[in-house]
Amino acid sequence: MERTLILLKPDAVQRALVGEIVARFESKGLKIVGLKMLHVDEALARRHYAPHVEKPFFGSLLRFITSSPLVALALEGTNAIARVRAIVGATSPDDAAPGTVRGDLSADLTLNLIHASDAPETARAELSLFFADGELMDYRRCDEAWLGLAD
Ligand code: FUP
Repeated sequence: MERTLILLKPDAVQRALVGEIVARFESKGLKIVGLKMLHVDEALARRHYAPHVEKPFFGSLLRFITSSPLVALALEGTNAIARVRAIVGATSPDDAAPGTVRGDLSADLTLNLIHASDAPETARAELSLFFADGELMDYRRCDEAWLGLAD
């Protein structure tokens, strides 16, 4: 079991694509263990995108991610990090395959709808930036008789 952080970026919210994108993850069997909407401030954006601080596009990335509210999502499942990234598709709209979220819905390198963690260490670090301890759900603590309804 893995957990991973997904951000449905400001363009996904503005274009009313949150439901469609979340549905793709749920249909694949990934479980939502955290979900919140927030307007990211510059401090959080800088921490989240710290690995890109030297890149020429860092400034525009920061402006975009702080421009309006986004949806942060924590998903859990077997091999969740790779499965989510397969659903998301390649970074560039020219490389993102049809059938992926970016391949189907995005035509811009910066306004590319989604962030998804790329490795277990980054997933842990990114989840802790967006969700406090105790905010993520633990289905092992649920009443199994009713939990079956969610399968
Ligand atoms: P990804 O893991 O697919 O989200 O992409 P990267 O970690 O490589 O890049 C982080 C973000 O930087 C991407 F969402 C898009 C943005 N980006 C640009 O805006 N311009 C570039 O030239 C490359 C990436």
